[in-house]
Amino acid sequence: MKTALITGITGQDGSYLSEFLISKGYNVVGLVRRNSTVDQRSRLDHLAAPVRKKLALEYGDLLDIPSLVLTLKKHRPAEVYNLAAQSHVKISFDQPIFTAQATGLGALNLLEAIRISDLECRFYQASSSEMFGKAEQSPQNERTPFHPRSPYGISKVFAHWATINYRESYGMWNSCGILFNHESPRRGENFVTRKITLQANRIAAGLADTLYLGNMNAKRDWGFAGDYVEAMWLMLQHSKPDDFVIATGETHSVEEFCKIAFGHLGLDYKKYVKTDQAYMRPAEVELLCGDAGKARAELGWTPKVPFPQLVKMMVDADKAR
Ligand code: NAP
Ligand code: F7E
Repeated sequence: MKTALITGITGQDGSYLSEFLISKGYNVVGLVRRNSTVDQRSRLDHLAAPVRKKLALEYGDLLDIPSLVLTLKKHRPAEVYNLAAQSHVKISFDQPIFTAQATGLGALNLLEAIRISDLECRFYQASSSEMFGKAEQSPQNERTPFHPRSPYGISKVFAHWATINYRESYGMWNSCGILFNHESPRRGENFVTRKITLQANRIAAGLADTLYLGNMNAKRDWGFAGDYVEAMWLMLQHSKPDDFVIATGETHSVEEFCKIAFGHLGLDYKKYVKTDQAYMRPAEVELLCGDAGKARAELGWTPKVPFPQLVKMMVDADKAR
């Protein structure tokens, strides 16, 4: 029975990946930060007994190398998925140093902890389409040059190259998944998709009358998080460590997302959505669209949930809540 360590287990992807690995028979170990409440574990609540014995949580932090070494030595995982990060792009402008520490240096800390522990494991780094930023070509693939546009993007570029450097320097089995935006009913409430589906439901229920957004013209390649965690696992089952773009190949604007979400509730978004400068970014990534041809050819991975179905799934889940 294989053991997998997931950092960032309390996040959106961590919860889907835990479920997926447990369904494959893995023992899952998750690194959790100490918090003044246990609320941050709510995405894992449904994994309580009987699967609970397949899931162990250890206190730790990517900024605290001893906690990483102790967890690695205790559980000797065969696979390590580094999903932990300060992952909000707009907030990375407010906290650039912390973002660089957690999202950039944090990955290097974990790579060093693995090296120091003499652990032979397969390592997954959660790289991001935000590394492409102001992209020179569309769609973006594994050979597209990076031009990050935020402290988050530059931190992910650092972590990405650190992961590749440890593969080339020490022969470590490291793979990077360059994932484009992926969403779900478990998406954090201050990312644009979830912000829209939550507020559209409040408006439909008569509890609110306006949704304030920033740049509605921004376009993203949005997929379903449940599909994307399978790609992470497939990368670590591949015959060799490598880097892969994971995306749908379709791009849609924030405005299109609003149209479908409000429309699904019988509302015309134009009556309710207003722009507010407070949600604009100092530098914006206007357009992202990924080419996942390499993952399709080498891993056999394809996305299953199309865009309109994703939007409706998120609206329905918030309505039920
Ligand atoms: P998320 O919901 O924001 O979760 C982030 C996780 O990282 C949380 O569990 C958080 O713990 C943890 N974390 C933050 N700082 C930490 C630290 N210093 N030490 C240990 N844990 C820490 O993110 P997500 O959407 O699941 O994304 C997962 C990963 O993929 C992230 O690295 C993200 O940058 C990357 N990514 C995401 C997307 C996307 O569209 N979702 C696309 C490309 C790449 P708390 O619960 O304690 O805050
Ligand atoms: O913004 C625009 C905003 O915050 C999407 C992270 O998971 O994916 C995510 O980063 C777009 C941007 O995600 C609002 O300006 C308009 O153009 O949902 P988001 P993101 O910045 O694309 C990448 C791949 C990651 O790696 C990240 O970790 O929507 N937008 N109005 C808004 N965005 C937000 N959050 N709030 C607004 O009111």
